[in-house]
Amino acid sequence: MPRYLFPTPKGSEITPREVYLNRRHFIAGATIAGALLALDGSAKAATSPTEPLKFSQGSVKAPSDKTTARELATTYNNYYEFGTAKTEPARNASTLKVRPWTVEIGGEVAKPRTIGIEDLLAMDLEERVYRMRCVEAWSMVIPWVGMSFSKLAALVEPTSKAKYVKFTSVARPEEMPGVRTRILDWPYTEGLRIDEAMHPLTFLTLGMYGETLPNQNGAPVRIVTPWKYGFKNAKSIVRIDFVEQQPRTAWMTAGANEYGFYANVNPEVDHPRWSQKHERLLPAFFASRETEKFNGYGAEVASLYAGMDLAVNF
Ligand SMILES: Nc1nc2c(c(=O)[nH]1)N[C@H]1C(S)=C(S)[C@@H](COP(=O)(O)O)O[C@H]1N2
Ligand SMILES: [Mo]
Repeated sequence: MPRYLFPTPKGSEITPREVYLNRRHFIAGATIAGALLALDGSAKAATSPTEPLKFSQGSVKAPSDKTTARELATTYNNYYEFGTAKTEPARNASTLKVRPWTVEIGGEVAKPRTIGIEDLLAMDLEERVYRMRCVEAWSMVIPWVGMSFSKLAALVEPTSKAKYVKFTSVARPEEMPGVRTRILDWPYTEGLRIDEAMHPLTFLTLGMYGETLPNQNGAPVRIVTPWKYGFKNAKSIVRIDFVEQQPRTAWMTAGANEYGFYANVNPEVDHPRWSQKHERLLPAFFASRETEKFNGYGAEVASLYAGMDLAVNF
């Protein structure tokens, strides 16, 4: 396995090894310190410009833990098109041109269409605070703004052949330094089974913290599935295809034995190189929080996986 793929150490060892043995993770630790400084007003805010959004309050119950500071959620990111270090997306992503922007929707649909970002922003938006969990065993609580993906799907009328949905992120080497490297097989692609995609929790996300998405968080439009590991949540989406076969995703291509198609948050199924039993709820320094199955959304989504062996379909 190449070294660049999420080199997260095991369980309770997580913090000491990150801080003392691995420079990249040392920088990540420094980012957390930086975010704490930002709360004092002494560190600079994230670079990408954002605009306020109009939205209503969604009915999904917010997690019991308090919302992550915006400064942290916008400076500690995974967005490999802009570099693999957590600080790089906030520093590099302002070069991405997010206007004009269109999303092409096609495949097994009765009404394929290209939809502009302004049309998406003009739809009824709501705010939902979701618990988010990265496969690397850190987590955040983020107030997203958007709409159920099913509302977008209704516009194109998926046919009975649509068994999966494939999401494709933008890949512009001129604007994205990571795309000039071969860290992943670009463009970044992800996928969901159709019933997962149509589940009301699956969120077509246009904003966070009441404003449009900063580039480093996936402007202008991304997907968010809160019961799955963060890598399912493709950023800066330009294509959505309804397809008959399970799509091959960028992370499966990078390491199918480590990053499965389902990627449901599950403390009982460890990553081959580290435990998933606990997590670091940022900015906490230690992995002291017990990971919840389906990231705490089991009451809503467990029935999607009835009869499936989640250790096999990980
Ligand atoms: N296009 C693209 N989407 C992506 C990624 C990426 O590298 N490229 N990283 C994923 C991972 S691993 C995580 S944890 C989340 C992070 O989202 P956030 O930075 O908004 O917290 O984005 C996901 N979506
Ligand atoms: Mo992640």
